[in-house]
Amino acid sequence: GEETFISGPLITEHGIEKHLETLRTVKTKDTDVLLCTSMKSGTHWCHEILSMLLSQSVEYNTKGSLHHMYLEFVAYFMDKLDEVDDPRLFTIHLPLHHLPTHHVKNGYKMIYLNRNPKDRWVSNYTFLKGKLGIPDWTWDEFFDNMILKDDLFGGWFNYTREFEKAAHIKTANILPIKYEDLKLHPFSTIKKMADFINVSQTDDFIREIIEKCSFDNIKKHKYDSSRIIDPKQQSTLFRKGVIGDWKNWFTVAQNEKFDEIYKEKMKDCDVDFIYEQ
Ligand code: PPS
Repeated sequence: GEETFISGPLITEHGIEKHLETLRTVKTKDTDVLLCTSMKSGTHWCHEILSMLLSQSVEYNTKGSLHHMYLEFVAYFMDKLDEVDDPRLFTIHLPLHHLPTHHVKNGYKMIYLNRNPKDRWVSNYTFLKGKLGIPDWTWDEFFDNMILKDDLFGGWFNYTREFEKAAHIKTANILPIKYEDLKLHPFSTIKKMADFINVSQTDDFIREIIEKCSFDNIKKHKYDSSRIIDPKQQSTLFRKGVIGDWKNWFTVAQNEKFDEIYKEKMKDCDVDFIYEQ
């Protein structure tokens, strides 16, 4: 069917639609790792962990563009791709069907990160509020205009259904990771990622990564690129970092409404999320 990215200037300003063709033709390598994330699922956190694993050091990643390479903007750095050292790590928020064909067809590595949709919508609200052409909505207005419409980047439900289905195919080279697992079981989750991308690791190395990438440390040490968009803005990339903040935002009625939609949209999708800590 017809695909609208968002009912607003978010995409037109950044011109992602113009880049989709370029994106599809990117020739990735079999050593490349694609971090595929639904927005606000812990992208920056997971990216930092993966950078440390890949570089085999617990230094914060300072290379790359402003923060890291978002493949949706590949048209801007296409000519620089060859200069990036292997193994390369890219991030992308777009749905699976927009990913580089070469990467997907060849079964190159993808780490797919998602988060319970209630917390990620709250995180999205606090992040987008008044930015990127999104109106300065109240939570209730955001709920009606964004959550119920669910058309940001093609929608969370579509995004999740498509990735979950693909990840469950035995031959797919997709490792699904949940924000909540990273939060509640960091050791085993990071170990799983390390094994998936074939990097050597010791228990101490993983423990050091957990410490360096704790919410407090990351908030203190990482540059918050969301301030580029609005310098007056509080840090919204590293905001609260908890499971269950949605309870402070969703009214009982909104929660019931959301659960009802979720049940309908996800009836054929085999995935569970954790909603409280
Ligand atoms: S973006 O803009 O889509 O790339 O944002 P993204 O990085 O995916 O998600 C931001 C949310 O991740 C939280 N975060 C963390 N949680 C726990 N531990 C650590 N170390 C961590 N780092 C980032 C961040 O606070 C945002 O969630 P909320 O709920 O808004 O706090």
